[in-house]
Amino acid sequence: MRRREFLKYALCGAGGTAITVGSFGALNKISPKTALATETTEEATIFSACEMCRNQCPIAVKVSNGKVTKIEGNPNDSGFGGVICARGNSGPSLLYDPQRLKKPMIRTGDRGTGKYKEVSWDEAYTYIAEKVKEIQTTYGSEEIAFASRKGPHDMFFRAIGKGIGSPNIFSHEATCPMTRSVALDSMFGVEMIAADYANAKYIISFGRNWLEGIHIAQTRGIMKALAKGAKIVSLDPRLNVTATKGEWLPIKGATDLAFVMAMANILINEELYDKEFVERYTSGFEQWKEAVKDKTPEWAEQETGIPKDTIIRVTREFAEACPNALIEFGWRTGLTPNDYQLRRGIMIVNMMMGNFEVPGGYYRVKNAGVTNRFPGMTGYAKPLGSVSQPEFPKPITSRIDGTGIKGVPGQIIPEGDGAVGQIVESILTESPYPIKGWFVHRFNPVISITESERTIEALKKLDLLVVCDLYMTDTAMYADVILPECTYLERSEQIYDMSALTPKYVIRQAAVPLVYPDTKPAWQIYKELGETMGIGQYFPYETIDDYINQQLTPAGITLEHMKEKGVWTPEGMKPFYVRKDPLASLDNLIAKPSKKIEFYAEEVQQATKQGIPQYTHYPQPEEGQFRFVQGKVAVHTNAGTANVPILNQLMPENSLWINPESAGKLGIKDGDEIVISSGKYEHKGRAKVTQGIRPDTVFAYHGFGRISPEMKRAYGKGINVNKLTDNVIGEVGNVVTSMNFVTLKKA
Ligand SMILES: Nc1nc2c(c(=O)[nH]1)N[C@H]1C(S)=C(S)[C@@H](COP(=O)(O)OP(=O)(O)OC[C@H]3O[C@@H](n4cnc5c(=O)[nH]c(N)nc54)[C@H](O)[C@@H]3O)O[C@H]1N2
Ligand SMILES: Nc1nc2c(c(=O)[nH]1)N[C@H]1C(S)=C(S)[C@@H](COP(=O)(O)OP(=O)(O)OC[C@H]3O[C@@H](n4cnc5c(=O)[nH]c(N)nc54)[C@H](O)[C@@H]3O)O[C@H]1N2
Ligand code: SF4
Ligand SMILES: [Mo]
Repeated sequence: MRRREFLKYALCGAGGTAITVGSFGALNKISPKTALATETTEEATIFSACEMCRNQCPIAVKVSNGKVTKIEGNPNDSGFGGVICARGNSGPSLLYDPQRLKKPMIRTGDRGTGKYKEVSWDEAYTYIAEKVKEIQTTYGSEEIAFASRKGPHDMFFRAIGKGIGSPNIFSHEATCPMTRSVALDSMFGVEMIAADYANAKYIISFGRNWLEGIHIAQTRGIMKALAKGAKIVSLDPRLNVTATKGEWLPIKGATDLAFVMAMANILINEELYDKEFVERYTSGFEQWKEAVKDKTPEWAEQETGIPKDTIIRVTREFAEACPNALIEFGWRTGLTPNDYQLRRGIMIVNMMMGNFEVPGGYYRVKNAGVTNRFPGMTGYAKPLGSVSQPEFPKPITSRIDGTGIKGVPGQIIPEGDGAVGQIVESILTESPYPIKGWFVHRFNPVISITESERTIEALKKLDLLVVCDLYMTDTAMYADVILPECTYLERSEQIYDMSALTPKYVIRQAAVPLVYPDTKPAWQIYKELGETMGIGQYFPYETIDDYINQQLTPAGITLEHMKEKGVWTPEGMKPFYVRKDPLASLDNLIAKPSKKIEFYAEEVQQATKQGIPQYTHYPQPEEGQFRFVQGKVAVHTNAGTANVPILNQLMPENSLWINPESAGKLGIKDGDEIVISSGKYEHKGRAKVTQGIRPDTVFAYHGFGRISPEMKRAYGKGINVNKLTDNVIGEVGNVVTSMNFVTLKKA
């Protein structure tokens, strides 16, 4: 049966009625015709996009009698191959979870006591609008911060912050890939650089673990490369799953840049680098040469704990495979304070080898704006249109984190991201000025920002905390107002550009009507809130269909096509590598005014006085101490899914990995209850004794040890890793996660 035969537009508002919003702004109605939502009495397949993590993979949702029965990958998409991960599969378990948030709520008891009353959306909006006015009048708009994980909601969520003139709008990225973004910006002038894993013959990874830190397209790329005989060398203080598929080098934490600089030293001394590429496309090589001239393999052995012969062998093997090889630039990249220099060092060595715009190397993501400049690529893809918002008021104060200010590290922090950990510091220290109000969307800072206790202390001090989530999370339990979003399976959203080596647009459409009728999608929540606040002009669309049409029309794609296939890529499109096309020139891809890939970057010099990467020697743990590192697990997402029924069943808690030699000295056996101490804080947990970790390091999966009693399955289970980390803000604003030492004892 064809899906379209069963589609019936349904209402996607509060209980299927038109929604009335009012009080501050004019009385407004949102037309109920948002709906890509379906009511069906028979079997249907709805193409959409997953949101069990932010990768937004294309999915095929099986619906029977109006209920989601199964989720598979969208078979129309070749990059993802019709495959999803365990978390993606667990979508229905989240959708029908009775522990989800069901109604807007306003706090009635002390913060953190969980006392709330259910209210109407109108009451919630009016309460927020009044509080915002109060803070604006008493202190100024800049004292209200906005933080969300990046995603389709940002367009709407951020419009509230920008609309009131706050400069303090943040993404979660300082906790995640931001140092890599800084590195790419400083070298290429753009962040949109990606890796062609599937065709790589040799891959060196500093902690990137594709087989647990899953991204379906990337993970599949790695699996393809392995199947074709590629070698992966994994440097990680613990044996991650990817490391089991190749060579594991258990490097001392926080020393990775030493290995990278020694590689450069060897490549230069042995003249193994691509002189022509360096000459033609890069600048700053002389300064780099100078920086690495004393970074010998012998020196690196002392720093990293990896034998010098291994460093030399790996470097030569890598050089042999180049340019169809890569040193991975990382994803979660806030491990040390100067992590951005590690990412720059990695990309410099890649570019010394010419691993750019060839199969198995790095490439500039091919959005239409770039690629249409090449004769061979005309018509490659037209860019999506966007709704035109009126100009936002210009903030009158600088940001709390210095982002955008010349001559300080903030100069090179990506403007749309900022240093999110600084919100906590500014609330508590009131420096450079206090933050009094905080809007949080799809983000759980109590679990995802380092030093949870400090984050909680900060939340308690706020005049206004607004949280929009699916669950009563560890952060939501301190909120004044809680806004329940509906899940991705119940909402339609704007078209998403997922272009890589080929262009790709993906749709998200609601598969079923609202399970809890008083929940809403973000695009509607913030439009209605904005209207209540008198800033409705920043939401220039009536329904989500209206919004999507404004995107698709300039691209020449129809909504019907998007619904029918779920994804769009031009027919017969093949991956395009610029250096394989005699007509194309790399110059068009490099967005630096010099048109060179800059090893030395003047703005980095101005911002941090380290225009060329320099090595920082960080202390290593002393006898009895352990470096504490963390990571992702395949069956959970970050600070998000610990309470999702099926995933909770698969893995209800984490444990602390410890080497048998170290455990033996402390009398700790596998499965023992232990107390972990960071000096400032203590946490109980369970030990997992394993050879898969260095004796001076301990490890735990992130996202457990939840403190919200309303998340009944996850509450109190396992270790909250961020209770044991300090909120140290790195050199370019990154949250730092691998620098804490802990001690252990039996409980
Ligand atoms: N299943 C699943 N997939 C996910 C996610 C998820 O939560 N679950 N989250 C997504 C997100 S947001 C991200 S950012 C990515 C992250 O993906 P990755 O960056 O691949 O993964 P992580 O597990 O965060 O970190 C990888 C490793 O870094 C090691 N490590 C810690 N300190 C150091 C060090 O100093 N040096 C070296 N060399 N290694 C160190 C840890 O031991 C860990 O094994 O995964 C994404 N995919
Ligand atoms: N010490 C340490 N700290 C870390 C890490 C680490 O490895 N070690 N990892 C870091 C990394 S890489 C990242 S990316 C961050 C992740 O940290 P976060 O971004 O906070 O985590 P997520 O799990 O992605 O999602 C946060 C919230 O989104 C909610 N959510 C899920 N779907 C929806 C939705 O559709 N709508 C709404 N409104 N809410 C939704 C979830 O319920 C959850 O509460 O943590 C970082 N923090
Ligand atoms: S990686 Fe898994 S959880 Fe994340 S979007 Fe894709 S299928 Fe969903
Ligand atoms: Mo992340």
